[in-house]
Amino acid sequence: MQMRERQMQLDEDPMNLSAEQFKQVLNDTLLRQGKLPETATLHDYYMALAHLVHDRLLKRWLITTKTHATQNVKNIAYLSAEFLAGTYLDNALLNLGLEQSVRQAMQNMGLDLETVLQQENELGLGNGELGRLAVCYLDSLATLGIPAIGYGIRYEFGCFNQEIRDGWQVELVHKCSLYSNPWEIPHPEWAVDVKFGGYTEVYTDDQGQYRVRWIPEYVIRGIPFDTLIPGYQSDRVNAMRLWVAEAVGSFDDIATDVEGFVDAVNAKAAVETISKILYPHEDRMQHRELRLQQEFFLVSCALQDVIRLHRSEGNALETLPERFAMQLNDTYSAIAIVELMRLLIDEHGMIWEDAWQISQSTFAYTNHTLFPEALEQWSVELFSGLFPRHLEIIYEMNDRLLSQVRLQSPNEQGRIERMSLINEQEERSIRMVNLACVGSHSINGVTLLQTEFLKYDILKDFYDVYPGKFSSQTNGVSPRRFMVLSNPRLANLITRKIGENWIKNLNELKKLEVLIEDPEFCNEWHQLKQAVKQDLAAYISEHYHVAVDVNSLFDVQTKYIHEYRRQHLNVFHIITLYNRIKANPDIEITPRTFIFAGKASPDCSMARLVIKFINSVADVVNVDPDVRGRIKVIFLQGFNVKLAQRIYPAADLSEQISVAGKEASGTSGMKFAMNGALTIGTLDGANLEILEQVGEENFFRFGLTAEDVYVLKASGYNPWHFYQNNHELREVVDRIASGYFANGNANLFKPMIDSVLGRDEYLLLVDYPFYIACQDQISQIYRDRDRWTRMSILNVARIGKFSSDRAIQDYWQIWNARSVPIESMPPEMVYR
Ligand code: 26M
Repeated sequence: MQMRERQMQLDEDPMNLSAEQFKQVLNDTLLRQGKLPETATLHDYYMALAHLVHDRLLKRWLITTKTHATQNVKNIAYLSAEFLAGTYLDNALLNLGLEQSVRQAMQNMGLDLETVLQQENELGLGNGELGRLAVCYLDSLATLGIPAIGYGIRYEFGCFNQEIRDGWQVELVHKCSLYSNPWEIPHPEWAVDVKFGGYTEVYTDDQGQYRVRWIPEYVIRGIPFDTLIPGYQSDRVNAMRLWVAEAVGSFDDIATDVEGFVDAVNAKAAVETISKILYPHEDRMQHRELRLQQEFFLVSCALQDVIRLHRSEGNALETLPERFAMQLNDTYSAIAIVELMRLLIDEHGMIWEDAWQISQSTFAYTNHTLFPEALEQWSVELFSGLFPRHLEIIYEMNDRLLSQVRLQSPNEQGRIERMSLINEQEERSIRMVNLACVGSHSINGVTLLQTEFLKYDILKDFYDVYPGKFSSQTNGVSPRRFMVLSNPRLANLITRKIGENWIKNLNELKKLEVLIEDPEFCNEWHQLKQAVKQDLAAYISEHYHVAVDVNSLFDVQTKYIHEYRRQHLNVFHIITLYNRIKANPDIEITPRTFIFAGKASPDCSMARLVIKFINSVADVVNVDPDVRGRIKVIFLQGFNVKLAQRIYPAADLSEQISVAGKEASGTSGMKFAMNGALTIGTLDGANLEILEQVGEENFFRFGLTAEDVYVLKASGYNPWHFYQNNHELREVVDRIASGYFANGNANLFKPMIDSVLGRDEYLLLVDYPFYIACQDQISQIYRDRDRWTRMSILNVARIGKFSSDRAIQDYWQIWNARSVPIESMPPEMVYR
């Protein structure tokens, strides 16, 4: 207890230094930038502060690892192709409890902490929600005191930077990594070799056992870079361990002549492309050899590292599942199952049955999609060229699987064909999702609805055979990142009213419920929202030179752009309002500011066209004198975590309008609701569960259910009929088709119009009247300020379920994990 108190006391003090000492230390650290205070830029100060804080993290990390050495801890290895971290310095200051004191100390030096924090650029090692979820989970694991490592790839170029030029998305290379990153530590001493290509051969070992050996064509070295992950008010620091590919062999023994050198350098560069770029989400992924190499590189590095760690503590491989749980974040890392089998059997001499037992008990698999086409399959031809030994193991796994299925379900040839790890149609290919299901002891979806789809549709055969493996683990997001760091005004108000425990136990927000009866509090809540909206308005005015009215309803949709998410349905609503104004300029409407942000997959032409569509409508609506500023449309370019943090707090309305049955979860809805936005949403993904929590009366639900969608599609759907029978819809479609938003060019948006009038796969035209009716109702309610404010407060008060802490606690059952107390920092390790 005494130690604990001392610890807290030290944490409250910026590195246990007086203001004068802090200044001295920070200025000394500037030397690492080669600068003196008089020449230092804000970025130099950012770097200096980052180094200072990082040193502090390193000490905690050392104590954390020391604890592991003395206790039998169970570690979670979270394997993910993406980790979308956002900025580190703000997060580290908050989690270490140093924010206030450092702010003060900086102020004493004449520096504004916020301005210094803004210097940090994020790495962008993820495309969107999947990668962001991984980082929220790392945050919660550390906060809850669970030993964990996030394994991924240290891409040199993360997700592209998006710029909008002439309304179109332009992709720019994200160059952030060119500058030194104070948050990562290279560990060449833990490098591993990853094999590719070649052939296999059979031999008999010393004990007379029949064995197989893989003779690779080439080897690539993986170098780990650690980034430390502190928990909130927790003594634990975990690591995110990202791997960089490095050439070995030819480059080490180059010829001395210049040409030989140049050839060797080129060869080295070619090999090292493995960790160069993060692929965007796209449907042609399966054909990309480099992507398959990346996936294997990641899992092989991770598994070799896990085995090293396990054995370094003197453990036998047989006990691996007792010490490590490995979570596969989507199907991308499913090849890990085969690689672990190979390592155990070929490199560690284990028999098949034992290896299978270990492997299955170690792996758990999360599925994040409802799109059958997004479930990876790799052609056998491509696969056998890169991983000849793995293909043999897959065949063996498949023989065993199919004989078991035949025994259980004789006479069900269809089931056998569907469950086979090999798709025998046309181009023979390997079904990675089947592999993930068979090779892990747990399969989970990310919401209740998606899990039902997995059980009764997409993975039905596996559910029939292994019902006990399936569970739903509803996604959650970090309240540290998406409330405290994004919206300090709101966080302070809440803390002032109910204390600060909610930050670690989000269900405590329930205590806010009674405050809806307190007019003063409601007024404060409203004023606060206005102030936060003003912050965003100032940003928009500065960067886009568009004036927005903070009294208008901020109606926001931010997420990866895709047809099924129906950003264009949102625009149809905007055009409906515009048409009403054009027909009657004096019509009374509730002023709205429509805000969009999100990237489109570079190869998805329709998503790119939707971005152009939003911007084209903005160009017309924003300047039309009849509109008189009552509607504004803004597309904020370059959506990333930093920008997201500005947007969520300012939203009044959160658009979650995917066609039911397509969005596995959606996590932006959680982030918006946590910041007091109300949701307009379909009964899809996480919306169902948000609605259940906040109550039907505090959620604007509209549109078809997943079941309705199924029935409608089965009965034959004719979009034309819906177009003809709704005059507002007809006017919207006709205005777009006429080229009105494209300077008279009727061809520009033709593909979009053809899509909705032709097949309308995502049922825009069916949901349109429901959506408009719901929006009209929202416009009415927004005018009743008190009612809206009470609904907003209730949304926040009831959002506790969607904390990533709750999600991680639910995953505990899968992992059989526990919290491990960390020793306090010994006084001699405190910064002096
Ligand atoms: C879909 C259609 C066409 C082409 C590609 C896709 C597709 C590609 C990748 C769909 C999903 C893909 O990856 C999985 C993924 O990112 N899923 C997202 O995971 C989030 C975290 O669980 C969820 O919140 C999102 O709903 C889900 O889309």
